Amino acid sequence: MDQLDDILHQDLDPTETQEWVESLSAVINREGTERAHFLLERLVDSTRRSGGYLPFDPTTEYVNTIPPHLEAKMPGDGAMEWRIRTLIRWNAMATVVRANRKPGELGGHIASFASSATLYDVGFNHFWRAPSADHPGDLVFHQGHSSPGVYARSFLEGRIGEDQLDLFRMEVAGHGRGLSSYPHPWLMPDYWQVPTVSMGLGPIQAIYQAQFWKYLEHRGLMPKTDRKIWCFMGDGECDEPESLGAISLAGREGLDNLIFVINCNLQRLDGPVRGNGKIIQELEGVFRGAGWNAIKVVWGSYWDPLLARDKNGVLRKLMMETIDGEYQACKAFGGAYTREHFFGKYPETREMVANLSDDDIWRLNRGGHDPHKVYAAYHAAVNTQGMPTVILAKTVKGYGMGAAGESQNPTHQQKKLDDEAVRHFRDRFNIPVPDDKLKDVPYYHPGKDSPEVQYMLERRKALGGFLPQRRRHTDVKIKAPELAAFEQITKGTGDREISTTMALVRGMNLLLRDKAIGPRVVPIVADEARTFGMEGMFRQIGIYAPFGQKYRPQDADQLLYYREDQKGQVLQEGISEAGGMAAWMAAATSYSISNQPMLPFFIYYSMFGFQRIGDLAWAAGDMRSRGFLIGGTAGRTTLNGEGLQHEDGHSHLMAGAIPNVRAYDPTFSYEVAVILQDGTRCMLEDQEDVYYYLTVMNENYAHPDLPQGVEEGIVKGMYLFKDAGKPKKGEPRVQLLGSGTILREVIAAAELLEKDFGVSADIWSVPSFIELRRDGFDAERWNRLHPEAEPRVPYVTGLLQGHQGPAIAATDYVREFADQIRAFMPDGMRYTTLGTDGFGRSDSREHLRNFFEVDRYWIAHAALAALAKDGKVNAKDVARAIREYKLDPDKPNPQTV
Ligand SMILES: Cc1ncc(C[n+]2csc(CCOP(=O)(O)OP(=O)(O)O)c2C)c(N)n1
Ligand SMILES: [Mg+2]
Repeated sequence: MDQLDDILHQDLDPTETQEWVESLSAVINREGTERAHFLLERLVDSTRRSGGYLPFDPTTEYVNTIPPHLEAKMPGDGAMEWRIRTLIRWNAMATVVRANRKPGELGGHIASFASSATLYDVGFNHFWRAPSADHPGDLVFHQGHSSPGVYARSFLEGRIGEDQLDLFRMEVAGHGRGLSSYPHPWLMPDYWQVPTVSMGLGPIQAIYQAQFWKYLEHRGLMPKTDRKIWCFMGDGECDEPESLGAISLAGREGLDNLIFVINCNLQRLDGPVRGNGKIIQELEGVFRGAGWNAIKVVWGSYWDPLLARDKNGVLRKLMMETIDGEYQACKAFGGAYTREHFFGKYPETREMVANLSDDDIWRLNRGGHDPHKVYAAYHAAVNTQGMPTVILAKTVKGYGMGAAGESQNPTHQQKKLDDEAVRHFRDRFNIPVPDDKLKDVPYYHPGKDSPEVQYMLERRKALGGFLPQRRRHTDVKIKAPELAAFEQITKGTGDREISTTMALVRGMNLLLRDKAIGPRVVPIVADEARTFGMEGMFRQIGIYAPFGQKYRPQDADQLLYYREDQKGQVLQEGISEAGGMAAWMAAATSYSISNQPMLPFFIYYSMFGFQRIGDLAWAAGDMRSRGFLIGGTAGRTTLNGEGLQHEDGHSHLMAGAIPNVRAYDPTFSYEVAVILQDGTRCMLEDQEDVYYYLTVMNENYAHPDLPQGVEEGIVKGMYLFKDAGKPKKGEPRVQLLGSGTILREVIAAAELLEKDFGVSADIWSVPSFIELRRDGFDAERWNRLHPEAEPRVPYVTGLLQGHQGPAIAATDYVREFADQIRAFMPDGMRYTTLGTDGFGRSDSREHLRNFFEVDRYWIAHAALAALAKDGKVNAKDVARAIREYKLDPDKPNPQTV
């Protein structure tokens, strides 16, 4: 290998090299660079065929990808745009500094936007179209901690008042007028479209949004347009697996509606991103390798004359050799330092800048701060066909902050500029704020009739309107089917045994048959369609494949073959739950982003949902997603053979933590039907900003008919499944509660209690402990605040009131799940919960349910123990249950083993 390195990097025969280079130069001069490229490819090809090991080098030299003579020229008034940008910079800085001079430690960031102001400005002034009658609009993912710069622009445009800037990060005191710390559609529903600040979530969402837009077009739900998704992100953010983890999908599917802009300011929070290397080169290689068009915007126009004089390539060599830690130091220490430590390295480069003053050297700008270079890159990006584009823009973190932070390691957290730093900022950007006002760091608005504001408004008018802006409701009206349409699954199965997973898939199929809703159903799988019995959909509605199916599938002669189709409806995202979730979020927000309501179902192994991709699930709530998440093969003991990493006993607790998620753990197929119908109505017809989480199981059993009048109870979370009637005199009575497959153990326990101990039981099905808890807390809170009014009775309390005996709940989830309603038990009703605390493991359902103490015997025993405490049976009865049901009293607590 060392020897190979020598051969590749050491010039063993400079004269011969020179001859080759001269021949190539002649070709370039005569026939152009394309011809030269062709010849080089042929030479490489023939060397490889002779057995030479030629490693792939996906990077180019450390200069701009677009040479000056090929740059598209920026239209508009450059000087005017500079002035506007300085005002935006000032107001963004003032927003954060003023917030941090108030008591309360509100936080905020100056340095990130300072480095990316030009990148945003060029987009706002020249590229990003708002939705209008003529265009569906572009979508911009703003880097989260650059939000002050976006607010500052809206302030100049007159969309946000000065009072609101003063409510930055004060959303409580602001009573709806406060400005979110970061992009939060939940808190600013007319403004922000996508939450981004949890790093990595923006990039992965952007990729799947772009895929989904193509899907809408291919399926004929939207006309083909040139709309684009622009995703801004930090260079440090690229460390997140979500940031780069899905880029190959964008390359593979040729998502030319997608543009990443990576602000390479060489720093992250603590220090340099790649002090010992070069982040731009690293990213260029990674993206190009994944099939992206990579455009580097490294140097600003002031470098052009120097690069033009660099005939022997020494400056380029120096640029390539210098590492990011050194580049950072140059911007931190100034012109003299740069002359000495950068240009001074070689006589040729030292000589090149001999006539420049230190200030001139300092002004040699980076590409991301030069609107002309940025414009040229954006222009190339929007005109790229057949592949996504990444723009790697080199900038300075804290640009303009001077000694208070420019290019300095701690700058990310600098939010309290002192008076001197504010003065420096004012002078650097020539802001017309007088000295005596500086100490207040006042906002500056040049007036709505000023040329600057008029220019901005004219630009936005030409581009269709203001951005960001968010649509709250779709114009497309959709009627949800009545419950009768789900008859196939509200009817009992007789003796036939099916799982709730099968019921759910049947329900989806019924929705697919609905004329209005059918085309809007988006089944999404992460390579698990067969696990959930959905392979029938492959043939029936096809798997989305942007380029169709170019091969004959292995199972072509089967009825249910693997059919890929450009118009396919199933999104098969491969083994990527994060990808499936991001695709689901794109479909679930399509009503807002594309004015196209969709009904996505992402069905996955329940353990790999909220636990694995919980942060996306949280963002989905923030962004007001509407759709169904289906945790398949759920339950700690129901998914019996798969073991510790697969068996989910807690996803409901995580789902319940997201305020706008409605989560259900149904037992019977009619419960699935009622929830599907209700969800479709709430989300599609009533346009509520909620999403649904359903756990479905793979245990087969017979399902009864939909009982009369239980629909409302299912939706609210609980109904009486079996009424034992008025207790006979002296007959002990218990209330048994359960959900999911464990409700069936509860039903069996009731039989045991009756038969073996003469205890009768009312049986309650509880599809949603979470809905019960929310309702209970709400009533409790209201009662506390309205001490003199007639108290509200929580729904669960009302149901159980008047029923006798202790209550016992058992589920396939941790005990805390059923415990959520403890506070709402009617006075005097003892409450015992059983659950599956501890690590899952492989075994039969029977063994697992015994191990976790949630089977019929443990439930019956818990009921007797509670009755004994209430003095309704004797301790002897409890002991008999332990004996007869073979319960091991010395078995360790499953939580601990
Ligand atoms: C998932 C996640 N982890 C950590 C953070 C905290 N954080 C906010 S900004 C930041 C540094 C960002 O650096 P970079 O991406 O380079 O952006 P820059 O500010 O330099 O433009 C960090 C670590 C976060 N927001 N999200
Ligand atoms: Mg950075």
